[in-house]
Amino acid sequence: MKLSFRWYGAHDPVTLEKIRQIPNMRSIVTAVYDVPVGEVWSRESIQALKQQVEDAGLVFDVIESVPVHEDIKLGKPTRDRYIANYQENIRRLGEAGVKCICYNFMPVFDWTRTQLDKVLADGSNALVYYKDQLEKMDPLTGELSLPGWDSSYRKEDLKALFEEYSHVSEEKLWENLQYFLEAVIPVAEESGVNMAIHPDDPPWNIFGLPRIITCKENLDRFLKLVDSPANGLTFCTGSLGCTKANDIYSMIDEYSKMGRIHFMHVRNVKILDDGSFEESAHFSACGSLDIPRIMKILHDNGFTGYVRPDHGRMIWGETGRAGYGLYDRALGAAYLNGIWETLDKYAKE
Ligand code: DNO
Repeated sequence: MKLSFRWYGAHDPVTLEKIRQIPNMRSIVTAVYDVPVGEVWSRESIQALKQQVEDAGLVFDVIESVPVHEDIKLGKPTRDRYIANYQENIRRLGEAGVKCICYNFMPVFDWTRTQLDKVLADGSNALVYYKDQLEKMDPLTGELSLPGWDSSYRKEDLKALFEEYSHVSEEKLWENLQYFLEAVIPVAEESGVNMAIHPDDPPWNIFGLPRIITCKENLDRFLKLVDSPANGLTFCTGSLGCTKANDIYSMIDEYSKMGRIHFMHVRNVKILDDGSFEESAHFSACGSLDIPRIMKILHDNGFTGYVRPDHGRMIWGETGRAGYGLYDRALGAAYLNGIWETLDKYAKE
């Protein structure tokens, strides 16, 4: 595995200098943040990012995310311009040495939680998704805003977007995804870049919007849309694993054997009786997932892709971007390192 860590750029309170001090840290996962969704990233911005990362002694080879413009997901006539821009971004990132691009195809909203600061029994706080809270939320009227969401929408834009999506069924979304992939995967292949779609988080429809990257059947379908190694997955254990309906262990086994997992987001979640979930510390007993089992499957299959500890809780009084503080993610990295080193040294078959 290549250990990596997400960094939100020069304004991130978690600096590259701090990230570098996490043992075995290799790659920085980042993006150009000052360009509107759908536009081309300048070569200068990409170079500047690469330079900062390399000056800190780390490797610049993973992007999360190059966001997909809503017109592409909606299949509007204007999508071709945005797809051409996307292709150009892939080329430019490939030229700069990027090997993996993480993106998602979730309509309007990226990852969704109902509370960002739920105090857990140990006094830390974490992101949670409570079904009863979600039922009371209305993005069109409430003041809802989550760190993963594009904050540039005004309420009027959101209403218009929801109206447009009311004509997009799941099947239509599949068609639009296929159209996008058929255009970008050949460019990724030429550019030496692996595309790695992030699953929908949570993996079910929310607010009446369709979501399709949710389960084994749909991931199988996704991989066949364009059957190329460059058309791969970001396997996020917390997203796919927050429902017992997904057997993430057999999925990881199958997709890593196929060489289609390029990026692993490893984190733990505690699934509650009503299907709600709380994000928990990486250590297995803190949640519902068996993290050493996940790492063992990857290890057995000779996984050489990128792995990053995903969301952390806020601990030791840290404040900052929900899910993306330093301390708990660093503990997660150390835990993953410990498991991997043990597997490397003592579990060879
Ligand atoms: C959440 C992240 C996601 C991910 C995007 C990829 O913390 O894993 O926001 O970056 O879905 O496009």
